[in-house]
Amino acid sequence: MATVTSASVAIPSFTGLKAGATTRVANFSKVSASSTPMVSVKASLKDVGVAVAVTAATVMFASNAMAVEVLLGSDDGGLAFVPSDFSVSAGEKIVFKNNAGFPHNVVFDEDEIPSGVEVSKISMGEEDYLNAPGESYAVTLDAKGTYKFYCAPHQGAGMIGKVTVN
Ligand SMILES: [Cu+2]
Repeated sequence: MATVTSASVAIPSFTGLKAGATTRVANFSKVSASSTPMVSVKASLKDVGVAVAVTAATVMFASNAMAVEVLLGSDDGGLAFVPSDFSVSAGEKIVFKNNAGFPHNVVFDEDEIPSGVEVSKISMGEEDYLNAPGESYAVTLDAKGTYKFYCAPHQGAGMIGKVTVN
């Protein structure tokens, strides 16, 4: 009797964990649609299951620690990037995260980025929006220099920003 009980408990918790991990990966792939490493994480998840799911969560936590976070919308509802002028190291991840006043997006100005950088590889589309609370867009800039960006819906309201890559 005891064995049957513990087995029936184990199955739902396994399913729950797996579902949670799958959701996380789905969210993350939305963050950077062009990121090839994510494809391999997804494939591994299917093959190995929960053990890999836990590893993936750990890796995400570690990479978040090295990321610069920029809030989309200030806490008092202002239409702004917070911070709006900042510096990162080349290759450092920048995570733009919905905070208030969304929808927002992050569009790099093709005339205000270092020459040789292809704007389509770093920018969201003018019509792509982050709609939900906490939804985010991550980008990594490798070329040193100054980049200017804006939020398409709120550019007129002054939602513009600048990042310097050192
Ligand atoms: Cu905005």
